[in-house]
Amino acid sequence: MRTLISHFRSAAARFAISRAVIAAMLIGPIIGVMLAAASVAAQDTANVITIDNFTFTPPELTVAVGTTVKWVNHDDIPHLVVNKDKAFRSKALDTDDSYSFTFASAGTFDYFCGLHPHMVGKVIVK
Ligand SMILES: [Cu+2]
Repeated sequence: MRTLISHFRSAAARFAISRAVIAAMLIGPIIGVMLAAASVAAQDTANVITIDNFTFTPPELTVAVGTTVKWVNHDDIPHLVVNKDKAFRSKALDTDDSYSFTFASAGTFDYFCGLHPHMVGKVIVK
């Protein structure tokens, strides 16, 4: 009977250890995913232009050639992003819609809202 109990105890100990190993195996990748998500989020905010209260923020953004810039409309009315020289033009962006454009060449890209032309911004690509 005593051997049966000790056998049971060692089995319980092995189970506890294997649970710790499994937990460690699970936590490792989760932390990795969280770090990756954090770095993606940091990259995202770096090249995002928000539209709030009829204003592009930042009004002027400087990026490297090859950068994708994303506009996000936070207003509860639609806005468009239209380049003065027709390099890019979004569809009407409803609330929380976004538009992305990748700048393949250097230059200064003035843009405005197709519905509210007094809303202007500028992307400088170097
Ligand atoms: Cu607008």
